[in-house]
Amino acid sequence: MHSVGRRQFMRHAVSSLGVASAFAMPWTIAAGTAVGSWDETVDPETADLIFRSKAPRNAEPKLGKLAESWVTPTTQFYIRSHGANPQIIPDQFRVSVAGLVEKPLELSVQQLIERFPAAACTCTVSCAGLRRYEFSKVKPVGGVQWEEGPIGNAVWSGVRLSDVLKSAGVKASARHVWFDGADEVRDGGHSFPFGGSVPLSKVMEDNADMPGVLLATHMNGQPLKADHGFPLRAIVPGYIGARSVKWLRRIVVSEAQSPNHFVADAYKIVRTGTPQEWDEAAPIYRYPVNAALCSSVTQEGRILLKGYALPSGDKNCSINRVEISTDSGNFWVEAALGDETGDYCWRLWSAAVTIADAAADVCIRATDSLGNTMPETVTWNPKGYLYNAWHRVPAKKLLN
Ligand SMILES: Nc1nc2c(c(=O)[nH]1)N[C@H]1C(S)=C(S)[C@@H](COP(=O)(O)O)O[C@H]1N2
Ligand SMILES: [Mo]
Repeated sequence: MHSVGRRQFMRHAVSSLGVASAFAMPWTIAAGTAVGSWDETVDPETADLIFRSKAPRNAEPKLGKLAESWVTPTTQFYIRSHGANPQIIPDQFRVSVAGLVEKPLELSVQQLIERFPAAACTCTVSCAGLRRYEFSKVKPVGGVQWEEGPIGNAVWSGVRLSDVLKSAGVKASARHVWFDGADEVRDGGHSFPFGGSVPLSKVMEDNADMPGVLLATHMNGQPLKADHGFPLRAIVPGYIGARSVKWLRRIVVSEAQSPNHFVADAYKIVRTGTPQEWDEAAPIYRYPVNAALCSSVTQEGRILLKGYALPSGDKNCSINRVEISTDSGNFWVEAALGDETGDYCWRLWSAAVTIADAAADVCIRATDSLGNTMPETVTWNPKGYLYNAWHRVPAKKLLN
């Protein structure tokens, strides 16, 4: 993790206090949530995942399992947490809505469900560190060495954040909405909640079957699992997973982006990492087009390849084309695309190919309906975010 320098910590501390006093809303308001201690007991249902670390819990599915179904079973869905799971007392859990609103709210999950229309969406959540280990082959980067697995497509249900904000009455000067989790992340000797931020315009960009932002209570038809943010999380379709804050207990409407470390400092693309570069860089919101080869089986002399392709996280954008090259990127053939598709969702693909014994690399690249295509290479960045170069797999791995 990018360490919180003193300068950055002060900024965080000062801003948090500023908010608390300005709105008379201390962020300890949700009395039913306490900071969790490290608990390395893994939910047995997630035992099939590859654990990159247990405290905090960071796990991705085995690649061969990932593209088996368009909706990722919860047991195969990656887990990415920066701190321990908070200890939640469901009866006491409240989410607060404060800041630039006419009427601050404090609601239990039950009240959210009763007061606002039910809403649901299917969308893909993808970590900014997806495929980070590829950067480390060039020059080591810190952080979880994610392979192609920290991504999954799920059915999320709950209520629209826009409905909640409308009932709180958003003031005219509002531009951004902050999220804080009930967890405590320890870094550089300090503890603070994991936080996110989204522009208000994104929150309000609802259509009938796609909320701008969903306040999700359920994942794949079941109450959220502890690892995925029980009892409430934000789901921000099209944005890097870090904006979909789990264990969501505080929502603040503001003129500015959240001062939380994970918005103000981390989750930015910089080249060398000077303090000025960090300050100048914008937070990452949308994820870029991406794809991976997940499995291969030999079938009647040919090799059947399967994988996923993710369109860039833009509005009205879908996967148009997935191409395979069995000669390291000279000649490309098109893969067949799965029938299931949707806004902000990945698309599965398959292709039956022959691979010459002397072949070097098999390459995969995807192109979306806005014309974004995966580049052959990407520039290294010190935090290892947003790797989306062609997925290159040594042919030898697929031949036997
Ligand atoms: N409160 C909280 N929310 C969080 C995080 C966290 O550490 N704490 N991690 C974020 C990151 S980086 C990702 S990629 C997604 C992962 O969601 P999942 O664990 O349900 O797959 O949650 C996001 N929300
Ligand atoms: Mo992430």
